[in-house]
Amino acid sequence: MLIFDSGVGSLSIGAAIHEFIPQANLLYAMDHGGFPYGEWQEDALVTHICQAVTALLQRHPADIVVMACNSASTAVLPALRSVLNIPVVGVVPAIKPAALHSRSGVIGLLATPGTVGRAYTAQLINDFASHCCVVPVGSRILAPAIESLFWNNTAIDEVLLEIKAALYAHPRSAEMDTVVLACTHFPLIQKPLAELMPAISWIDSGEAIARRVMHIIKELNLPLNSASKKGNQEVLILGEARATPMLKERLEASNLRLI
Ligand code: DGN
Repeated sequence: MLIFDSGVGSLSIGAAIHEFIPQANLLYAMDHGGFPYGEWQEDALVTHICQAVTALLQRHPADIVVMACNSASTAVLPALRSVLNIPVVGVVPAIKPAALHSRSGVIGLLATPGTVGRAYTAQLINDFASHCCVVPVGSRILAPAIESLFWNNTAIDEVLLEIKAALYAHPRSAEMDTVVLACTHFPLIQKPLAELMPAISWIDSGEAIARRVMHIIKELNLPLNSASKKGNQEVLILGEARATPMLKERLEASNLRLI
């Protein structure tokens, strides 16, 4: 199974899939050369991802693609499905579960500028959260800060304070009880976010994606390793960059093998 993102966001979705389906072989692709997807024009992003995924699958065949990126999935899914002949699971903002979870009806939407601005996201809000007040924060700095944290152990404290200020800048922010982590990088720092904003419930898409993948595996009768065996977890970095010692250490700590 190919788990594709612009960077370490693939790790949050892959971890959820690995926890739910430990026997599955996972290839995590980090398109470091294309990062950050949240800043790309939609058309260019669609073309880039269709080409990158198609080329990757020729070298590393897979039976399912998980587009582990909200900025990409909210733009590329129809085009990607039309060029591939295997199932494509998209990761899109978990607005529906957040709207169901919130008691106050005020929910934050923390994502990249791309995801916040997409018609797809507006449609999700319209379909599932029209009764809610949605506070959108499209951050340019948070995904790059998390990428630097994983590659170089760069501190993110000041960035987190900026995120808190942005979430609380809305007139109804005091009522906000739920925030959607609508970028796959963000669950990787849920702990410090929760320490900074303890009153908030943080909702991401990881578990729902893992269940969806399991459903497809069963429906299509796709092969899995024997139930007793753990699947391989391999990581491929696309682009010129080579993994830093810090990134290697983090991958090894999660039993991920760089190839
Ligand atoms: N992880 C990606 C997402 O879920 O939107 C975005 C990261 C990026 O490329 N900026």
